[in-house]
Amino acid sequence: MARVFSGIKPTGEMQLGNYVGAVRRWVAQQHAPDQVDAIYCVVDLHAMTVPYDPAELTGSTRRLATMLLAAGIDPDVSLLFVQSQVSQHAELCWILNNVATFGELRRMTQFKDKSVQHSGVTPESVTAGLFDYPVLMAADILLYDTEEVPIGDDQRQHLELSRDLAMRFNHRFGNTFVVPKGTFPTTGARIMDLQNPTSKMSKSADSPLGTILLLDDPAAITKKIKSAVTDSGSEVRYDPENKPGVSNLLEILAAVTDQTIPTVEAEFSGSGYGAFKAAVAEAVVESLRPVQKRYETLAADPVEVERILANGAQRAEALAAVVMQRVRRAVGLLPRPL
Ligand code: AQP
Repeated sequence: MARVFSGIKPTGEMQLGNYVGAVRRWVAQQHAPDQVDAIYCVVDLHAMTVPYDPAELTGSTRRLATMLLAAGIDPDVSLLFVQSQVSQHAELCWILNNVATFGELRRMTQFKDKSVQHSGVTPESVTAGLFDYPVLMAADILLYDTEEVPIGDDQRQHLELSRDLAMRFNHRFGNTFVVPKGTFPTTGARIMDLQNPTSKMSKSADSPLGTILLLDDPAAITKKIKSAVTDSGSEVRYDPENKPGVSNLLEILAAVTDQTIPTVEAEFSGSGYGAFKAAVAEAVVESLRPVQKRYETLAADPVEVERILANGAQRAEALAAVVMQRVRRAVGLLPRPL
């Protein structure tokens, strides 16, 4: 069984892009015939790299873990845990910091974007943590001998860096890490902001109308989709360059109804934008309805969610300890006393 690892940051509430670009695939993979050995993680240490409120981080971490369970992550099949509860993530990050170079980290586009996105942050006051984010991500992945990383398109560059670091480490210190590969969805790999369809939809974007949250009620979802920016003309056609707004809605519709883009495009080729948007809104509302219902039930039992996370952390720690002994030996650190 292929070992799969992926993570999600508790920087806010889960949004539709996270769901269709990543989480829905994690859920599907659990019951696929070529079943995988999957590990999913709420990466709270990553959420600390931009300005944040401690109480909000605690709440978002719990809500995101609850949402993953509501979305269908089955803790009896997959391993689900919170990153900071397994200390080896930070430990391996430090070791990999001595393999990664300043030059390659400086080229990461997400660092460039995020270092200007947050109010009050200037190039001088950006944290070292934000700069180091991709190294921590590499540590998350390499710590579990991961073979496959199911992620959205926005994380492609970070995944490439994880591969480079694994190969460089193996070359310098001997064969220690499995070199992982990214897997990307065919539809929904990059869901765009509804108000600004040339930027990706994000949890922490300053555009509440542009982002569909998984817990948005049907009226809010419908309002956001009906007020989505479309393009001049009236034709429903997939053309991301010239019609980014309509193409994004086609992408969303195809993803949530499990159809291909040409199929949904053909279905609406003669329709106006109004009817098309109403259909997209309805499809999104229906696909999120069961998730929202399960969330309500799970959120009413926080003790059970804590129990699942504690169990996950214990199992993850046992796997991570084995890899860390290998790493410590390779780089010349004394073994950790038992
Ligand atoms: N718009 C998107 N379309 C498709 N996939 C997406 N993902 C995120 N946004 C989209 C995928 O969701 C997974 C978890 O992402 P993350 O929370 O770890 O980090 P992110 O990519 O930075 O997500 P956000 O929502 O944009 O968070 P903020 O606003 O805090 O930066 C990843 O697999 C990602 O590819």
